[in-house]
Amino acid sequence: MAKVKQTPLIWNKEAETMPRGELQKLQLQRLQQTVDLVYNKVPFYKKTMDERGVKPADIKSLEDLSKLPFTSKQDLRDNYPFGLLTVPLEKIIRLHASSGTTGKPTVGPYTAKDLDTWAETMARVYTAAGATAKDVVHNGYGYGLFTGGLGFHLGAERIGATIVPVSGGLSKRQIMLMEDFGATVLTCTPSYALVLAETAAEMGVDIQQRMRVRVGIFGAEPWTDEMREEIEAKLNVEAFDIYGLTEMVGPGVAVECPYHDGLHIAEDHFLPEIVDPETGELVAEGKVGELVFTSITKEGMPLLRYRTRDRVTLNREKCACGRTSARMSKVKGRTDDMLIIRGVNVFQSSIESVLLTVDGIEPHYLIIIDRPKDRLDELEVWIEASPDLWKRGEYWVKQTEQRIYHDLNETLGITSKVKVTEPHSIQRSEGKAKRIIDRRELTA
Ligand code: DLL
Repeated sequence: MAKVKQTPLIWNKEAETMPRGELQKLQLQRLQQTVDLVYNKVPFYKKTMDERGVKPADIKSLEDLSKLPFTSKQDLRDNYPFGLLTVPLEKIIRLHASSGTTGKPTVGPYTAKDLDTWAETMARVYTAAGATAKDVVHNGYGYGLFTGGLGFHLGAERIGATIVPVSGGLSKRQIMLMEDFGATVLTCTPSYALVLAETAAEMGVDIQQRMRVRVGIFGAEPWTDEMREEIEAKLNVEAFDIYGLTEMVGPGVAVECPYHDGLHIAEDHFLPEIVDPETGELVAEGKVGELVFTSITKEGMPLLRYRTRDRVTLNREKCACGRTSARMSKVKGRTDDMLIIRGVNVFQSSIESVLLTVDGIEPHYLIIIDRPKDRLDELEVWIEASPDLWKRGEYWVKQTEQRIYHDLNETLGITSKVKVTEPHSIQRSEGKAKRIIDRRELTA
């Protein structure tokens, strides 16, 4: 059995450790209710279900889920802002939204019951990471339309922890407050966690000596295990990956336990499937595919088979922590963010894994793809030198570039241009980091 650094705690034993047979019964009953609800209340679902020739009464088992139509991001856009609500707007007491790369945002409407469910799933998240009422939570996720800040806020209140609602930005002040208020739990994006570590170092604050922080709950963007090691070492925390999306509830859909062997999905609320992104067919257990969710307890805007575009694997074996819920792997990339460079499929995560195993560099990088006129695609990777490497001079910087060039070539199977840049030359992010610049879209 894997070693754990802390005794696993569980917020809702009944729900989280329910035998799978019972859980499936509960899921089916909730699925049937949801299908009935959306068929009768949402014209879009009546239409798409009628087109597929499926009626609510046809959902007799969990396998029948695949008879139901998918919901895509485009469907949300077509029904923007309130076309998929099952209740009148007056029953909605909170609206969140996430901005996509193009067009209108995705809306996250909550009834009072939906907010209650969110608090419950976030309480499970904190508890899985070992946080209790005794903790001081420094919440560096952005407050506002983004679900991160207020989602983590709600869950901390539910477990009775002391919440410090700092939001993102003003990093020096954040370091001061973490020290002064004795933060024990840090919540923010993994890229902002690195910014905070860097800021502390610049201020000469020795985190190990002066801070009490022991747990970090990081998510909202992809990050690799190599990034986890960096963060854990620099911030002296045990890092937990948390996953979620506005379309389901925000953060709180899935989280790691102290075994760090996948993220436990709150399966009594969100029903997962893994499909082939091309065909939409279910893939075999354990195979990588696109994660699809059906929200089975949502009141305001339940969605059937929502295509997340996140690529993961699913594991339904019971975990050593006692939870019986399915676990998803760390997100391996997005189906739509897969870069095809000179015909080769390239994922940001593969590049990050290579970069972060090289000595003398810092975990701040940019991936730039260009298509010079009438020429093949070019992949360029910029990564920052550590102050030490930079001080050692040009020869060593060039050696490091060569090493990265080789390793990238071996892993990706394509050549790239590598530039090791001066410390602090790559822009830092307070929220979700943007690490890919695809110039081909601009010139196409
Ligand atoms: O990012 C909700 C959230 C807030 C999750 C705080 C965790 C912590 P959206 O802005 O709607 O919601 O973005 C959802 O972000 O489909 C994934 O592509 C990505 N994402 C979220 N969590 C992770 C993670 C919030 N742990 C989209 N690893 C999702 C990788 C993640 N990607």
